[in-house]
Amino acid sequence: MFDNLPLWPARASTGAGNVDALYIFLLLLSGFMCLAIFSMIVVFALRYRRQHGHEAEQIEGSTALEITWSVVPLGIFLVIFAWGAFIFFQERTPPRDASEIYVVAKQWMWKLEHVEGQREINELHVPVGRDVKMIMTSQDVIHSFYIPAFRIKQDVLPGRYTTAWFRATKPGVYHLFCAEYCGSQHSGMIGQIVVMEPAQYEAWLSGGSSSGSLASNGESIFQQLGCVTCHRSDTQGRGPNLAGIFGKPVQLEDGLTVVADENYVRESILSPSAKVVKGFKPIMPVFQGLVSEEQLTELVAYVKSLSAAPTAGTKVRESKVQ
Ligand code: HEC
Ligand SMILES: [Cu+2]
Repeated sequence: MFDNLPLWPARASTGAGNVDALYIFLLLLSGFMCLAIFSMIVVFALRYRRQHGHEAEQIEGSTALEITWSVVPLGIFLVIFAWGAFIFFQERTPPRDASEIYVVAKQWMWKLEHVEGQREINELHVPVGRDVKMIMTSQDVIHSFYIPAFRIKQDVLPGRYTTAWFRATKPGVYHLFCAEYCGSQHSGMIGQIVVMEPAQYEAWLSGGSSSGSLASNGESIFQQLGCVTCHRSDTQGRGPNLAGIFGKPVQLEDGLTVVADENYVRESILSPSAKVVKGFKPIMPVFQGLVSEEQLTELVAYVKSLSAAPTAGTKVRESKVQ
């Protein structure tokens, strides 16, 4: 419905139709109420206008009427609420096996990195029909990742990761905008999403210059920065063995338990003493200011890869590309 109406941007993701349906419902409902109220004003004004020999008669109280005009709108609002919540949770919950793209925003560009190692600026290539999850952070101020054709918009914040996901349904080129005013050249912070057929995408992925997968780059940083001296692949290191920790609950020294997600790994690297793993001393050096956002991304991808497959790093590619 309304596919060719120029009022709507292209609809090119699985979630777009749901958002539009709710939007159109709200529009029709508001239109209907507006019409009903205005026509009633006109009808009543004519019908009950002052006429000779007629006196207005006041009606006091009608329980049935009051219940009706309370319960009917409540019902309608609850429908809108439930419908909206359903779409919200769907948009907020990336499918587990989605392929991942790391996004670093800065004034005024988007830097996008595929797990396989391809880097792009202000341009993202994705295949049609595959769930894609973006793990995003900002190097400076708040930005917002907005793809109108997919009906997704997510703020991108400095100091932590936020996520968004989509599954593209139509090959084509779509707009990417920054939707949070972020400085004098905010309006120039635009890009494009190139949705390709899977075979075409594989060709694109294998062409171009890849500087090694994210995880394998992460592994070399892990060695360069000396992480490996404490985090060994056995239990003899001064720090915990990182194999298999990602996505699992971690027991902390203060008795709490947290799930080791991207934000946890990030924080563990930047300010290790914020959450100390049970059974260990807070001896890990602070890496805040010593690693760039890109390096952090690669370290996170490396730690993740240690949980994805028994042989670190090497399996990442096969497990992501079907
Ligand atoms: C001096 C030894 C040492 C070095 C060097 C070190 N760490 Fe640690 N790391 C630790 C210790 C000890 C812990 C556990 C205590 C804590 O949470 O602070 C830890 C915890 C962690 C955790 C949380 C682990 C878990 O099981 O939840 C991660 C992730 C981590 N380090 C990553 C790194 C990375 C990446 C580097 C290199 C940039 C690094 N570490 C360098 C000692 C070290
Ligand atoms: Cu911006």
